[in-house]
Amino acid sequence: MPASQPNAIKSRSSAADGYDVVVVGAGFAGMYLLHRLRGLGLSVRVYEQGNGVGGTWYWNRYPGARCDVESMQYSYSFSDELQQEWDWSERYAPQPEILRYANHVADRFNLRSDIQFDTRVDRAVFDEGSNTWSVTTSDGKTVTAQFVVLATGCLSNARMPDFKGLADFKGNVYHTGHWPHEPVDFTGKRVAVIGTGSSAIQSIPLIAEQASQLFVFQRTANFSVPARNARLTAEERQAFRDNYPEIRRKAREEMRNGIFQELPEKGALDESEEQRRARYGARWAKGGLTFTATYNNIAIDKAANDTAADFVREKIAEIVKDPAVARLLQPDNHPIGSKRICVDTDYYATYNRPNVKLIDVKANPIEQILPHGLRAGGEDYEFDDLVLATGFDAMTGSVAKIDIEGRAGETLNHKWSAGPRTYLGLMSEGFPNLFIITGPGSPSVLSNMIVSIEQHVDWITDCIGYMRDRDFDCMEATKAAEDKWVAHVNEVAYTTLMPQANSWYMGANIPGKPRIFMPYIGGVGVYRQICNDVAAKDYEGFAMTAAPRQRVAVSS
Ligand code: N01
Repeated sequence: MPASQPNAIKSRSSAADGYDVVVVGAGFAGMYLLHRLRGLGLSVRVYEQGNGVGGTWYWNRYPGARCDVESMQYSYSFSDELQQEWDWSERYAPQPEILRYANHVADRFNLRSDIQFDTRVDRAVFDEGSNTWSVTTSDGKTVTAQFVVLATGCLSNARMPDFKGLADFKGNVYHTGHWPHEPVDFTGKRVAVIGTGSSAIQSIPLIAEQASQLFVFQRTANFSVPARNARLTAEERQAFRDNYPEIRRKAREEMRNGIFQELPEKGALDESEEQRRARYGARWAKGGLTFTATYNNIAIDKAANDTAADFVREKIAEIVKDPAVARLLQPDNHPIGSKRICVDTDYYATYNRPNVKLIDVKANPIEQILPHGLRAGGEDYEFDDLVLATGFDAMTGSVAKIDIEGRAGETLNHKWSAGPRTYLGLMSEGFPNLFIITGPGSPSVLSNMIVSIEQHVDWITDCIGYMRDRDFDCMEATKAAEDKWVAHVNEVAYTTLMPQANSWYMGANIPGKPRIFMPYIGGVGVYRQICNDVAAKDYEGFAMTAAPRQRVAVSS
């Protein structure tokens, strides 16, 4: 649980003239960015809509929430003291511990004084005369800043489904992405969970232990592999600490997803059936996300992918006693890994409990929520509480909630109406001095988020420093560079099996959202090199200009 936080700070004296940088969001990206920008001596204001730091780990407090990237790697690397001193307790840290870590970082680097909590950024308008942004917040104030950085997170706009009758439900309704701060006790209750993505797969086993009856409404079965979570020993922690420089370097440069791991040398079809089973079996026994890295062609070759998918389907059939339930849980409509693979503790075994019932809402769609349950396929299910594990408007959802107006009154939402367009995921043409961290068009959600966050923050900080050194006031992606990058992101995506799934990567979970594979799948190492090369060539593909700087006072 978070330490108590001050709601607001007094502005620095420079605030009367406007800020150098406004940052939206105090999650892992916003916090590190604040730290780096302060290092440049800039005035920075961070706005955070929650009452504390931590972003996704502040909001997602559902039972069983924990990271599926190992703790020793899902942590900042920018401060050796920090990575040497923080003791992660488990292989996969639970959400309260990650939130404690976020609060520890905020305290250790004295970040809170420049973060204004409980404040949403509603609007940002670019002024072409002064090359500054006017930023309006939910407290009714407008401030100016030369740069705005959207550190808004990729999975932060929880999606409430528009079920008929939802407002009339008499019990409690929870969304996993907006879980209450006080403990929720399901003991003795009849509970329904809608959705079977990562959030559901983590929470279902724990809810099942408390509830008298649990209904799980599944539309699409997902692939999940065991986490094999365990307490970390002092020796395991020390092994990482002793080798952190090399582990972090490899994660950044050599691993596509920013997670240090053993890389496969062979393709799945290069080995016999027996060898494959042994290798998949070993990865399954070890647990974790790296299951899909058993072979080097699982993401690109359907026949290879099928071998991994079949292995997991067989495991499901072994674990789940009722063959009909097992069949329902076996994913059959997408290649493994083309939707984010889930990592669980006892998920499939939970369906052997007498108090858990799986309902197929693809065959029998949810018709409406009733005051005391729901109706699906003509059948009524009665329950006391409803858990919506229905996901997020990913990658673009939190950006779209802000009314952003760039050059000539063009809005970002209008520009992105056919899908997000960025250069390197960092900027969008027509919206000068506006950076996005881990935005669409960057590796982002396909990677260890902290690796990608640190890379973006470092790049943006260096870029602003470069501009300041040369008296540039305005930076903007060129249309040509953006068009080329968008085409490249798309082209690389289609060399893989990823676009074959109706995933949130494709925007497929949001009715009406354009189907574009949003993240860049070229890998964090390749991407980092591209970004470094662009910077080394004086920010090739970006136009930088100098203009007399005017500042506008803060108004209320
Ligand atoms: O959301 P999701 P999530 N009727 O979109 C179903 C990260 N994460 O919160 O697939 C019925 O994956 C929907 O069904 P379908 C991770 O990157 C990480 O679980 O659209 N069902 C799906 O089953 C993850 O991928 C961690 O057919 C409806 C589910 O709801 C991402 O966050 C933990 C429906 C939504 O699944 C999102 O995960 C948690 C409807 N109308 C999350 N609407 C870790 O680090 C939606 N669904 C471990």
